[in-house]
Amino acid sequence: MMRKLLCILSASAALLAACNNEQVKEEEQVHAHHGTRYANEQLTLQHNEGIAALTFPPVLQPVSRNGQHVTYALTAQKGEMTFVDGITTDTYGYNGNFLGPVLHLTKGEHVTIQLTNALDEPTTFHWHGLEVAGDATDGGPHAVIEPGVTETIDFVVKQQAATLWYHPHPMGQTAKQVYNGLAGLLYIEDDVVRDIPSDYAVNDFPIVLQDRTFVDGNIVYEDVANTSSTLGDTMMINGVVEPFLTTRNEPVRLRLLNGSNALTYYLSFSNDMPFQLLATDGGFLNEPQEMTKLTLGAGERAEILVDLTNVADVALMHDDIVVLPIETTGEAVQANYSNTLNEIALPVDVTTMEPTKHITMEGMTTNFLLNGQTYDETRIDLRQQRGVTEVWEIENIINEEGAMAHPFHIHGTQFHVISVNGEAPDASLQGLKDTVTVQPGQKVRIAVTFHEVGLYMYHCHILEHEDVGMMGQIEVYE
Ligand SMILES: [Cu+2]
Repeated sequence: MMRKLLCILSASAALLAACNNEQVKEEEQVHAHHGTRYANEQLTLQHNEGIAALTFPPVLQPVSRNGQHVTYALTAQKGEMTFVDGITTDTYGYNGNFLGPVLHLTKGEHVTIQLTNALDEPTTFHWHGLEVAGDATDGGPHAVIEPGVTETIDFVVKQQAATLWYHPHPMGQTAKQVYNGLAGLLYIEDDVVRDIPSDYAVNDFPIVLQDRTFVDGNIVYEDVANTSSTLGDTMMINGVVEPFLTTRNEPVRLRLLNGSNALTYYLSFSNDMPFQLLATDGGFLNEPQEMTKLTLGAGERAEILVDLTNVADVALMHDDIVVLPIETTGEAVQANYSNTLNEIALPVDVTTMEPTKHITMEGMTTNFLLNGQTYDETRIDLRQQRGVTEVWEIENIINEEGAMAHPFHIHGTQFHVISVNGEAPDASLQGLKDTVTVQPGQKVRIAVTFHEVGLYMYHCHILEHEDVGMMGQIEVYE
């Protein structure tokens, strides 16, 4: 049904070819509108044909609440799922079979989380984008929880409203554990009144984008793993294989998370309609920014407002590949939303500051390196004082192997992008970020301030690169 609909809808040559069951030529997929696309970023993803209704993760209920002190419990556990062809496959999940519930925190809350590892292997619980101490709280590779063990972390939410996420971070095992199902969303709300859609799963939809390749109906990371980038041929959203979204004719908010191991999504809509970017990794932009295309590297988030008031059916696309068919239904709901979302400003006059930290990223098929090195847990690579803003320059080097886009992530902080190749960043990089996709040959300058102390990781968020050591450590001191 959805497939037929999309075939009628789409003017995309590649999509029509697929509708006619013709092979989409690789050359067409590796087309050039993002500049050079390097060999191992070739798309293997197939169209999402819209075979099941999209579902949404449950919101995690607290174990207890005592005024501003709230306690949650999360368990990393083994599970089973039936994704394709009625075949049951082994999976991992948090408090369930696959993926995890939405953890909904509010600025100012004192949060305790009981973390239980019910897997047969060590894991950690990392809060991607959360500004917490760089000790066991952050959940980096030093914060291992052994099988059968429960640890407790404790922190106060000090940052503004944002869509963050959580996932494991054990050295060398992150890619497999995330692929098998360990990932969940972490929403932070604050008391700023913003006139935007905010009814969970009604007009404010969590959209966790992941690609998978099923091996005889099973998720078997070892069989599909590619050290360079593990890419899938099948679209999965919120743990549903090839879903479609049904919504009313109204403006809707999509909270997009790139939860894929490696794929960089180049998102747009099948009718090329504009949408409003509301928020990036660390929170809201000052004002919505209109755009028609959005790049989302592994680990990055974007909240977008899509006006479906007068749109019959449409699809979210990655290049010419259907990622999510959307069908609208019912009466049009007129809604107008305000233009003021936030008041963020650069912390100091960083535009004239010279970089004090330089990081090179390189690697396309092997030898994934930061500053020519792989991770060493006994080596502190960088130091920075808490509360002091420094400019970091991140460069993606093209070496004799070639190059590919690498999403650069820093734990425990939200940074500002100052420039890309010396130019002011485009609209998609004007909000707070914890991960920035650096394209081959690019130099990106960012203003970094830590608000807590401890030992934090910075790394490429292509999980296969992270696992082989494309990661460093920064000590933040008082
Ligand atoms: Cu990388």
